[in-house]
Amino acid sequence: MLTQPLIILDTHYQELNNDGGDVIQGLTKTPKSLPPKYFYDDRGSQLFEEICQLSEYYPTRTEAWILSQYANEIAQLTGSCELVELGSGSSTKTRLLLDAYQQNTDDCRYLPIDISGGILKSSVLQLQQQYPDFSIQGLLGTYEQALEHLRSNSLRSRLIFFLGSSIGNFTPQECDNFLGQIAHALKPGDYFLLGIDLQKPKEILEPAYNDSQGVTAAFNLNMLSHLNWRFQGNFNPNFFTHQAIYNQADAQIEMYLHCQENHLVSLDILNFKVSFQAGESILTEISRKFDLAIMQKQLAAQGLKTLQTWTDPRHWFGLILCQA
Ligand code: AVI
Repeated sequence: MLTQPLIILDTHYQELNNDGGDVIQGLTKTPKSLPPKYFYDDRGSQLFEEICQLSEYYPTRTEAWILSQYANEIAQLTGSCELVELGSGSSTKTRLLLDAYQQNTDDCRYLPIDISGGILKSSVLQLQQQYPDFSIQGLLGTYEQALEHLRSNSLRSRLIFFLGSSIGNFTPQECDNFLGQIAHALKPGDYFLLGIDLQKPKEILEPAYNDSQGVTAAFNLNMLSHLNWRFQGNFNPNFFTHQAIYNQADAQIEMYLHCQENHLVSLDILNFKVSFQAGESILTEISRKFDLAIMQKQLAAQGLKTLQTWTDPRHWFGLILCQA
C-alpha cells in the first residue's frame, strides 16, 4: 500500500531562518564547539553512508552482523508491532529487521525518522517498492519532535529502535534526557531496541575515526560548508584540519576541527562574527563507548527493563532489547 512518503514535523529546520542559537552558543564558548546535528545535510548524510562502508569503521558492519543473526529472535520476542526508527539515514540495517518482521508478523508498519529530508525521502520511496506489504511513512524532524508526535498517536504496540550507537553522540546529560523521552513516548509493554558501541582499545577506535581515505575528514569539514549554506557564512574549510582522538578517561572519541590560520568568520543570517586563532580547535562530536551492564542499569533507571542482549564474538558492539 503506497502512502505519502513524508510527514514534515519541523518546517523551521527546512528553512534558512533556523534560529542557530546553538551555533552562536558553541562558537562563543572556550573551547569552541558545534552541535553534531549540523553534520547531516544531504552531503553529510551521503558521506556518513560512505563512512559506514570503510574497512576501519567497524560499528556498522558489526551491528549488521548481530542483526543478521538475531533479527528473527527480536521479532519473535516482541511479536507484531509498529516499528519506529530514530535517525534512520538510508535504513540499510533496518532491512534486516523489516525482513524478520515480515516473516514473523502480519500488519507491518514502519516509521523512519530523520532530520535529513533528501535521504529520508529516497529511502522511504525505495522501501515502499521493496516492502509492498508494509505501510511506510517517514517523519522529517528532530528526535524530540518525533517522540512528541508519536506520544499523541499511540494505539498499537510499538518498537522504537535506535541503532548505530548514535546515542554515543549525546553527552551523559543528553543521554539521560533522551532515555527519559523514550520512556515517556512508550506505553507499558512497548519495546525499545538500542545499539551501542562497546569500549575497546584506542588502537581500534582511533583509525575508525581517522580513516586512511579521508572520508571522515570530509564529513567533519562538510559541517562548515553546511553552516555556510544554512547561515550565509564564509567559513573556509581549507583553514581547518580534521582529527579524532580517544579520550580514555571519558571513554569517548572526540572529533575536532583544528584551525590553521588566524581569521574572522561571519554568519550573516545570524548576524554573528567570530574570530579564530591558529592552533585553536572546534569540538564537533563526541562518540561515547559504552559498557553493556552499565547501560542496562541506566535504562532500568528510566523504567526500561532489559529482556535480552546480543553481541558479536569480539564484544565490540551490543544490542539491548528492553520493555517499558
Ligand atoms: C552517527 N554516529 C553514531 C557516528 C559515530 O560513530 O559516532 C558518527 C560518526 N562520526 C564519525 N564517524 C562516524
